[in-house]
Amino acid sequence: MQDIIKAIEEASIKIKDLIETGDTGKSEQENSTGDTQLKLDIASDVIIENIFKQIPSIKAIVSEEQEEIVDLNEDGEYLIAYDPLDGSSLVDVNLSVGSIYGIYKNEFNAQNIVASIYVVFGPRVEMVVATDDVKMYRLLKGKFEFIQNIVLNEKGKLNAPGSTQNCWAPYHKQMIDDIFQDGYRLRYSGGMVPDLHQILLKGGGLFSYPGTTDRPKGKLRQLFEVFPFAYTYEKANGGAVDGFKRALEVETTHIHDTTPCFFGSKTEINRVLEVYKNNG
Ligand code: P6P
Repeated sequence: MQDIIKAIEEASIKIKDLIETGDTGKSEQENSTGDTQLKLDIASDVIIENIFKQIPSIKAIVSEEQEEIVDLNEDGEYLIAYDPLDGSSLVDVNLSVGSIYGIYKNEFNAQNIVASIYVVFGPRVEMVVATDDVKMYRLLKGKFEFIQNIVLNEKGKLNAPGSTQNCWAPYHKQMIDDIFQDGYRLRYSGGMVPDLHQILLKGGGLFSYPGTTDRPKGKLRQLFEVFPFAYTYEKANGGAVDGFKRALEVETTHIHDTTPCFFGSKTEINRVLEVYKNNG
């Protein structure tokens, strides 16, 4: 695993430079989920894939920016699904973005995730590694230095209510309104990585991206967005659900599948489960 962490550190330093200097224009392509690919998306993906190709322990990779699985080493131990630059369109307005990595064994599915890593590119570059616990590192003078462990409080203060207005569940909006009535503060940038990083570092709360009327299975991708953060939140003493069950019990049928998702402290996650169960 250390070889993978080092590879992600090397890729992140290159991606940081790319963000600062790269062309944020649109490419001529769309990815598998129909998102228009920015040149930054493709360039970040190339950086990561070229570095992963040098790591013998990686058997295969799945990228948000590529349709198919890429086989690397037949005898490799790990499978990695990644989003090379999530929220890349936010670079144009100088908001934080991030890379997300789900590390699996045997199969690309929730039951086989063994670690997750994400990197936030903001005023500072920070990497969060979830294995048995959750550790945060910061890029300082060209090296990633350990900063702290991350543990969520039982109950938080922040609320990041993605796609609430378009949710298919009529009771969802009232649930979110009630949470705000309880004094939670709105924190939503439209970037999954910084939004979830903030909740982790500020003691907890709730991030929602439910199913919508046009996308009842949600927008966020299982293998390289939802499952890695679900793993991170559970290891940080929080939780992650699809509204009715643990996100890490969601079945994957295609490598680009999406799922509704909620991440947060235990109190907020239990509230989501209760509201969806009583009304669903
Ligand atoms: P919306 C970015 O495009 C992204 O995939 C996630 O980073 C973010 O949480 C979500 O979409 C934002 O979606 O519908 O609020 O713009």
